[in-house]
Amino acid sequence: MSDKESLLHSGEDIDKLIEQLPKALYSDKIELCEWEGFWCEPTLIKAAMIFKKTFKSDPNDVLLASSVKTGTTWLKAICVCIMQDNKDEQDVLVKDNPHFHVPTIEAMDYYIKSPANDLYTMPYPRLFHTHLPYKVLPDSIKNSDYCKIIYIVRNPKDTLISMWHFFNNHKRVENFFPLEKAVECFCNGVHHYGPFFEHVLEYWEESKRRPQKILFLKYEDLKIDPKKEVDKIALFLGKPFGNEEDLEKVLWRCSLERLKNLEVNKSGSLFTVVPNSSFFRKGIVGDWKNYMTPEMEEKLEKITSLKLQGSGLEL
Ligand code: PAP
Repeated sequence: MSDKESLLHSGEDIDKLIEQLPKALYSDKIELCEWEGFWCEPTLIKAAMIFKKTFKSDPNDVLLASSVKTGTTWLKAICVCIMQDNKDEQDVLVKDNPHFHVPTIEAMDYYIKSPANDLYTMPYPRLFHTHLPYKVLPDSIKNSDYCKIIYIVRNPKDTLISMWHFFNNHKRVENFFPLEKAVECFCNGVHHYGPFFEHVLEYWEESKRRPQKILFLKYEDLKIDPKKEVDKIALFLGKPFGNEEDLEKVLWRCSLERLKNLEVNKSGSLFTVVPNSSFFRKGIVGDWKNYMTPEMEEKLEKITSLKLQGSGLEL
């Protein structure tokens, strides 16, 4: 019996283990539990446990990684276009939301599907994504000199505001929750895949140690100089652009305005509770200024400088 099969058979044991983990509510609404120092919903933790224990990487795998609301959808769209060999082919983003093309591993029912019906059946080279912290990635990914990782981060204040809007849009969250609650949860680290700063720093440190393996990107850099950053991504993936036109095409195909207005993103939802449209909002730098009080700003500034002190990373 394979590792995965035996884990599937011992699903009840995993459930028992998860029951015993520390619990907390995100903004008094969504139950999270803490495993290996980070917070997440129990079903996602279960999938993460199985992924960590059973996943076998392939040298050509490409893993996108991010904390939530830091530019994942944009990065997924860009990488889908870059990996598409014939740039003149029909744009697959018209057919499906970027999250469909690049599944987030722990959110794809990893624990209930049969072993034959999961990542192992994806076409190679596989392009997938995770919100999981670096430390819980499967060893076969971490120990490989290949299997490239692209991480995207965003300034914490815009990340928090984006997260607050997103979860208030969730069909599971019935009553709007106040920003004060979201700030408190963010600063305590009790939010999906939190704490944010530890998540970022793990990937940051690893990217400094192994720049050939991990490309570390900032959402703000992509906004300021998209050509430079997208060119960097293509080079890192070993798919450099043959000409400027191809690069421009990718930028246009992945622009927020275009994706937001595609029929496929205006309707439908992922996992029934997340409307496709909720992944596309304003996409600007500094939106936090429209919502945060000076006290909230100060609180966020303080925690950011404390956590990033000495890391060489500025957000
Ligand atoms: P996820 O973690 O749930 O996958 P993610 O895509 O990381 O979400 O973050 C969503 C943010 O990216 C939204 O930011 P906002 O709330 O501040 O507006 C969304 O608008 C923005 N976004 C999505 N697609 C794009 C894009 N193509 N270009 C720029 N920003 C984008």
